[in-house]
Amino acid sequence: MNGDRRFPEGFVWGVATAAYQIEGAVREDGRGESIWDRFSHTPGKILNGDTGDIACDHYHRWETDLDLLVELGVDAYRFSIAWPRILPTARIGEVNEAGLGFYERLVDGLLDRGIKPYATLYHWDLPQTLEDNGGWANRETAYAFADYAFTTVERLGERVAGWMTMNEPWVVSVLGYERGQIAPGRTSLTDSLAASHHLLLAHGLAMHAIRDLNPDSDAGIVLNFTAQHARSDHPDDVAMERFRDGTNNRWFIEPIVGMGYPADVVADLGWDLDPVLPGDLEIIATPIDFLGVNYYTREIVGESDATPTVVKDPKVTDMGWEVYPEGIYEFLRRLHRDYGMSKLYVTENGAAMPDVADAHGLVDDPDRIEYIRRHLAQGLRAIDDGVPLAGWFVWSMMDNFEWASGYGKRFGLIRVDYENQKRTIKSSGRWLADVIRSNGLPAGEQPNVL
Ligand code: IFM
Repeated sequence: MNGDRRFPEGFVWGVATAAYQIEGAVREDGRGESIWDRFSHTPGKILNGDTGDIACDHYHRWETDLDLLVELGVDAYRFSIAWPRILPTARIGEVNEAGLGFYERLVDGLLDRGIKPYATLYHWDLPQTLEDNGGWANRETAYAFADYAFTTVERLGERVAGWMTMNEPWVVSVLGYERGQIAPGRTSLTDSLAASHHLLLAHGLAMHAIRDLNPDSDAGIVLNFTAQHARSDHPDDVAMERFRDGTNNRWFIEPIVGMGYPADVVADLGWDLDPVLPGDLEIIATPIDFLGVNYYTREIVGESDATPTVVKDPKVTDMGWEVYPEGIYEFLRRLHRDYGMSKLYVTENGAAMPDVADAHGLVDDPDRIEYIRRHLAQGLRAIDDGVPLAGWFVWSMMDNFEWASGYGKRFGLIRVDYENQKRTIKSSGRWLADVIRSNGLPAGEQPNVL
């Protein structure tokens, strides 16, 4: 016994990306305009005026990018499919064969290399035509999504190992429709609440499409969870924790497991539930095979003048996000215990760090290694406590377009030099390859060494 700790046999090791963040080629092969094309080209929306027009040029470099996945040693790759490549104007039947062809080649390329494809159907690039018609605040968008899901799964279904309907509906509805920080940049609470419901409805309809086409496929949804801790035990701070946990963490999972929207949050928001039609909650509660968990940080909430009992760790990532690994353990346990999740994947976890390349372009990124290591240790701790954690996808395979932050924030295990598109595996990528090879954390990197 050398003290090493192993993940369970068959644990799925992967890395993740999303279409708009890496593909580029936004006007090629019949791709339609997405809300991110429109938003990123609107002055003042993205740091430094960056856009995803070229991004990592993955659309042209996908084969060599897949070779890099082999070097990372992953079992699985989580990518997203760009809806406007498949249905450029989102009109039923107007399928763009070239778009489907790209993803067919990508999926086949993964399979040829022995890597399991995990595909996300919606990672934020809504066809602009749908936004022009009200976007996710319009119920019709959910039906359009079901059609897109059917078209895509019909073509790729048997070759894809796992389907993820939506990525982070909280981000889409709150940051996109209430706070205006990401596309489409709207600022209406009413629209945001309607959007959150239609995103869930779309998820439920897509689950039906996937089940009808491939009854045996592994399918679920990806939600983001952010720990919310009251800064003190003052009742106002505690009330704020309850509310923020409700909007951030309970709002989506509870309808999915058949509990409906959390009544306390509905009351706090004064929501009239108007968009919720009879039968919707049953569709939303269609059983999922797994829940994808995206976890990065926690927020310390409350504005009382009581002396703080919880303080932010000074260790933050380049996003200013506190490094709080215990949070991932808290959520994994809670999702299993309180919501009965019988299979969980960590579908995103990783850190933006101000990486500096040396004269040869090499990047030594010990802070990223430390971040991932500490979170993996918490994953092992959850497994020890009986949580059915089946896999882990690090965000992200390579540096990419970090939405409103543009290219300034680097989350990659692989460095991308945007001047010439050169890729270099960082020390974190090499370290992860070792972890994957041994399916575990070496002695000294164990859960009790946090
Ligand atoms: O880059 C994003 C990703 O697209 C969704 N989850 C969070 C990541 C880091 O901000």
